[in-house]
Amino acid sequence: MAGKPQQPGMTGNGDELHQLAGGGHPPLTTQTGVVVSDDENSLRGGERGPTLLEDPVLLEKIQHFDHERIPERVVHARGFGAHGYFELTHSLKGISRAAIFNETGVKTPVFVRFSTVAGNKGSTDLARDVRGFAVKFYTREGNWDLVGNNIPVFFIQDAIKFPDLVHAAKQEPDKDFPQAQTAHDNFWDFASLMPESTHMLMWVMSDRAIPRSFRMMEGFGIHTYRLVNEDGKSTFVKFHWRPRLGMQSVVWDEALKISGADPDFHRRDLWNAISEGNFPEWELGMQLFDQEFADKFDFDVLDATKIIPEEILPLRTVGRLVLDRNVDNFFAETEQAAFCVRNVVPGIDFTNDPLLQGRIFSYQDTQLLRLGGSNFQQLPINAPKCPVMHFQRDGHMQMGVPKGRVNYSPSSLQPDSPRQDQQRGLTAFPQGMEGHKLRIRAASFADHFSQARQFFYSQTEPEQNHIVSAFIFELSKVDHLAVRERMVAQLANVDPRIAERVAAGLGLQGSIEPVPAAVKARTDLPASPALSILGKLKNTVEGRKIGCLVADGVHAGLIGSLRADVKRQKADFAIIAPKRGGAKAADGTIIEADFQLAGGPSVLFDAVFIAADADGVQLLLKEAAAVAFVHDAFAHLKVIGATKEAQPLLDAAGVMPDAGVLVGTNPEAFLTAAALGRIWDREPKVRTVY
Ligand code: HDE
Repeated sequence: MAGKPQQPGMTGNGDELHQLAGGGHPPLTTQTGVVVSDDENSLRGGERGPTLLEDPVLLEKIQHFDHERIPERVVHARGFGAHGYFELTHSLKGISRAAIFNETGVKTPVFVRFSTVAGNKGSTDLARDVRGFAVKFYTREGNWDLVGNNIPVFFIQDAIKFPDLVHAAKQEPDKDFPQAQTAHDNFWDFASLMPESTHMLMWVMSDRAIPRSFRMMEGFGIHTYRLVNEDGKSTFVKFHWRPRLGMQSVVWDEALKISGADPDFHRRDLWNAISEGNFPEWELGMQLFDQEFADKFDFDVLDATKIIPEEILPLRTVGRLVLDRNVDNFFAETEQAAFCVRNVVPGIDFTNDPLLQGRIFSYQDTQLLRLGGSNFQQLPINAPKCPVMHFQRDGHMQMGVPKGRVNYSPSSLQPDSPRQDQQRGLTAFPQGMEGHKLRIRAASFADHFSQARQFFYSQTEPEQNHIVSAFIFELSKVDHLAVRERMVAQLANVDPRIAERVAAGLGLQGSIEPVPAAVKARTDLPASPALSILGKLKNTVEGRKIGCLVADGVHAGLIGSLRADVKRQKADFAIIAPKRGGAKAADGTIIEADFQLAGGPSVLFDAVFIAADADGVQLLLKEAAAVAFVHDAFAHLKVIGATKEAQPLLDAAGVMPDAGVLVGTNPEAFLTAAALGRIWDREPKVRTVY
């Protein structure tokens, strides 16, 4: 029964409202499949009377809503996933018996989730942090989860320290802040007392921790795993993902500002790239070695704070990972994805790395709490795409309907009941064991500084400067002077010069005494150029984003040819104008905008073009956001193209001429400059380098 109109354009049952929104839709139902007659009004006793508790539609809707959230992940809470495939290009026959490493050309479906570690689910993508790089391979022999990060080492050597590390890194427990950052006393108190974290700190203070895009970062399995062949022979392996677009990071001031301008910067980038058919791609490389090779190092290959430099052991390319499909539903897929380190398939096995050993337990355990019971593997995103037959029964949310009377083994009553299979089944590599039960760290794990130093001196000059600046930034947020001093004293173990530079930036007084070190840093390790990001930057605008600032009076032809050139080079193009409706070009056409000036700062783009005529530039000069747009692009070392008439805006923004400032340029010359990336020579002009 329709009541009286209650608000303009809406009758009592909301039919008019729904007609406004468009007709021809299927009927809305409850969870039990009953069609809902009125989704706008709860059942009332009288027109202005109380709501009745007997309303099944209201009760069901509110109750389900009340239960919508599940606990977020204790770490890596903020993440973003996509579907794709892994294709083996080079067989590992004779090295691993896993089908996924033997069948070239076969496309194994995968689900990949990228994440930050410390921030809560609603935090920002551009936090300085390690990125998770978790891959679930739905192989025909069962699921294999390679749960890795974008940095090849870790903070700690033994899983028993993980809760301490994470407690120290996340928000301080009394105040619940700061969010998604390690720039606070607790973290640096812990880090300065944990020399084993030093190598990882170097990586986390590098620009690896502020990637430009998930598509432009590397991934690593970190631990040494084993591959095992048909004869039971084992080969050690370290897994590496290499992005096809090369590597790229943002600069720190840019990261801070992106966090405000677009906290979803990385997710948006991945979603858009996949939607537009620019499928992100990585190569899977492997470092393969045996015990004899491992024994040559004075560090332990079971120690997750160490790498094997690629220059010593090159990567063997094995296959490629392509992400070609966005999720249909974030919660059902990305949030409910349960990666478990213990998910391996025959032919892939663990080593005794004490960090890895703890992880084998932790992931399954955390999923039990997060997903509410032991049947989470049945969720579509987690379910294997091969036959699953076992006698595990019942439990919360059992979604299958097991048939037959036999739910035990051995049994004889049902001819199709599953049986173990010694040939095809998962076997553990029969690693020998010896020794006493002890709580002890092997002496081979004691060198915490040599590779930290090697990492630093493998970087280009701007990258070294950024590491120093990052230490200064983070430690400047630490209120306890003793913690700042202790951390700098720890750095002195890596290299006195690094410690001096950080101390200078912090304004620390007095001399720096290194903390006593178990093993002194080796100074003879050769630089490993493979550790530099800049060395892996590709000279292309592919995958990057060009922002073009316009105002009324702009030359439509210029915009047209710039847009066409950018698209041809597989980059993204966006127009920023004072109004979202766009700008009126000199020929009267409307150049539609993708961003309103205040919502499209230059931090969102890799290179910018200022397309304004003499009148338009006067309009822009009145907008602080336009001046800031150009100023930031310059400060963030970006290539800036501009019409001649735009010069007054460049002057107002303090832009000084250099190789990256192209005034009166054409699209082609601008894009050629933009392909080179940032103008590093400019950096000392805009920032103090300590
Ligand atoms: Fe994790 N880690 N971790 N971790 N980790 C989790 O599992 C843990 C470590 C990594 O996208 C948790 O599902 C322990 C190293 C990624 O869903 C939890 C230790 C590396 C993800 C857990 C480590 C990682 C996680 C939290 C020390 C790089 C996100 C929620 C022994 C190789 C996966 C969850 C996703 C998630 C435990 C150390 C990577 C609690 C105990 C080293 C990418 O189980």
